Amino acid sequence: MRSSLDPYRIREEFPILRQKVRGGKPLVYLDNAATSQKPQVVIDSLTRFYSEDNASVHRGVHALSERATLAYEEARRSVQRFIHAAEAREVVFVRGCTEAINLVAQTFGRQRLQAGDEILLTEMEHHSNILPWQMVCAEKGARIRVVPINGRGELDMEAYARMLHDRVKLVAVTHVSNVLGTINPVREMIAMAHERGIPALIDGAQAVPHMPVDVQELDCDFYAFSGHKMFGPTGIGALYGKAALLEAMPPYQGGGSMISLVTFDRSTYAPIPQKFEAGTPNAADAVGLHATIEYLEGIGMEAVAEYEHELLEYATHTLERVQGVRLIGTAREKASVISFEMEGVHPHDIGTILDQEGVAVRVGHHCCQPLMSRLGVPATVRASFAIYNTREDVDRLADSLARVREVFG
Ligand code: C6P
Repeated sequence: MRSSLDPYRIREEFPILRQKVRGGKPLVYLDNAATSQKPQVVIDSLTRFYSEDNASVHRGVHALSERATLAYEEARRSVQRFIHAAEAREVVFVRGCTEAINLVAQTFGRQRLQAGDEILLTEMEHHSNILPWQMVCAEKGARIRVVPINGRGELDMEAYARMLHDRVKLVAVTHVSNVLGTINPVREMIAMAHERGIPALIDGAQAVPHMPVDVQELDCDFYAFSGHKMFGPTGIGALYGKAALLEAMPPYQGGGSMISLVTFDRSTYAPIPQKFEAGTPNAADAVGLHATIEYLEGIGMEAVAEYEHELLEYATHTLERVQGVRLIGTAREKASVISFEMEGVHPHDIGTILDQEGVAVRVGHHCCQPLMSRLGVPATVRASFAIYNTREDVDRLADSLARVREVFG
């Protein structure tokens, strides 16, 4: 049975997708894991905010500031609803997933880590979920340990169980791999960590745009994601943290908005989440994120996941039949990301020829250099799908790969 979601109707709502590129080729946008395109309602919400409500939030007494503040806090409540957080104050607005993880590393990490402690990551982590931990570990004399993956790109759960011991102070794992597409069993991993009293942070950058996420059901301690990968504006994202943890953490940055009382000798801080939102907040993009969330709620995240799963299956079967293509990442549970290489052709050459055909993919290490080393490849070609992609897009990709074969023999 085909999913109820109509990608052709959805495409109409994304003006950027109507264009032709490279000498009149209709654009096939398959770089959604890097960033997704924006529906008109989201673009309109930004225009409306700047045309009607723009003001500094939490500060002014005037009408515009009041409206902007209401809109900003309403946006926070929409994020709370979308990820099923228990309270709105558990949602901290940040620039994106990277900043969210850095925030936890620089606050929670610095506060809790001591020499000899360990942080558990996995072989498939994005640099954003490696570097922040490396930095704090270097400062504290702690170390990173890495859960291995198997040949399909799935985590070795037996190794994970063995590695969870008393020195581990945090598990930080991606919900969905941006290279392999693997959906990790994070609920089970969190439960296993909690059995030993170890908190868990989930990097949700590639999950939130593609499936329903319920942070209470997952019981994660922290969950990080970006707006721009879920059809929202760039420069806004959210960190979810359990209230008790956020309350116990020191502030991340100092400045306006995050204080209660300031003297030159010492200061006291605002309650969460303001404690972590120093400076003038990015209210416009928060409002844009709210519009995005309403847009996705209108479609339904179950329908999104179902449709993308069908498209992934179609794309997998189609690409498997293209001569010389080897898929990288064949986990049993996958989101709509397909990495591959082509015998005898460098990924960058593939990307260039696909671009000439109007097909936008990403080539490179995808900010996962340790994973590339593990896979023994310098780079992959990656096609990543969203709700506006169709089977025709997949066919255009396959036809363009056939063209690559013609060029390289
Ligand atoms: N991955 C990709 O093309 P930011 O840049 O903060 O919005 O997201 C960082 C990030 C964190 N975790 C995962 C799993 C990610 O995939 C990303 C961003 C992009 O795959 C850019 S490298």
